[in-house]
Amino acid sequence: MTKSDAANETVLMKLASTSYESLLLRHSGNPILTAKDWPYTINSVFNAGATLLADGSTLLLCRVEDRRGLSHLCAARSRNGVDGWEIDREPTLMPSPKEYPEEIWGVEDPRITFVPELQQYVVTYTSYSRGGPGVSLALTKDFRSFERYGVIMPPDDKDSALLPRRIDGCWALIHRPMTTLGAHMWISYSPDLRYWGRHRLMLEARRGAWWDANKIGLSPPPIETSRGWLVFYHGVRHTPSGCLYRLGLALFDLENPAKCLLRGDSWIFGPEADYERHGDVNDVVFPCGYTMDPDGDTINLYYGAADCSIALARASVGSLLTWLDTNGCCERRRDQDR
Ligand code: BMA
Repeated sequence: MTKSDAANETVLMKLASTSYESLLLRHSGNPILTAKDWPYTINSVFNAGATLLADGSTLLLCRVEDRRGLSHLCAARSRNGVDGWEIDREPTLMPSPKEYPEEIWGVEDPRITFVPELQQYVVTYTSYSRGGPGVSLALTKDFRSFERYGVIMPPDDKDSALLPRRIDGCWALIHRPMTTLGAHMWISYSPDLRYWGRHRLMLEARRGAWWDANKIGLSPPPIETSRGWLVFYHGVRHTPSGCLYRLGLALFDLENPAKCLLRGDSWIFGPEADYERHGDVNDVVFPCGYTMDPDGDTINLYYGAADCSIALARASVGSLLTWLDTNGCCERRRDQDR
């Protein structure tokens, strides 16, 4: 047996003995929010940003698609993050194409970062312009009024979130521009949240038959741990019957988040339940937000299911890191894959 055959065999053994069931546990009440819960007529609700408010309650900023097919954002609040949702009676953040022409076809997929230095929440979202999707940013203290900065990354770009603190004096934004090289995750820096530069490739989609070949994107904002920024990302597999959206895991250096420390080979969560497999877009799990429990370890991951509803899965950060230690690989060892 050659050295590389032996390495392959080790990888196969590892894959065969890995249990994925326990990493992310679906809530038994899933889906936790659907169009039926809405106080006004909509087509669907999915892909929500999430955060904890000062009083400990959970806020979801949901992507709501109306019956024209255009999306706006609407806030839902709950004491326990599971049920008893109080949903704004009207849209919370509507597209304003007069002032922000890039929002002509709606606003989508928000990610929320609470920034202690600003004592505000920074929401980054997709603005759907005539030129394609771009990244827009708005600040808010209460999810009732917003200070809009407009488009900060021109099309074609999406799947963005801000890190909660400056890195080397600059704000850091993860996003997913489409380039001729493919759809990869990039990180860019700014002194003031308006002007962005120092763009760096952060994580590449793989190629060929991989589950995350050709197109990946950040899912919720990164989770800061003592070991690094823990990142859920989605990988898109194109198949003859449509796209399959699944979730993978990677870890990045705390002070240089462009540097990937570990990346898992296999996906850790994919469409299995009926509400994930069937909807307006089949076979999609798409988290845009999480909240952390007071134990500092349990995360509540809120994800859009099949572009139709919002579902919840729970995970332990410690277990995710342990899984990465066992199943992750340092990116530098991957050069043969590229
Ligand atoms: C992506 C985004 C998501 C959507 C997913 C599946 O490109 O637009 O909003 O959930 O496709 O349709």
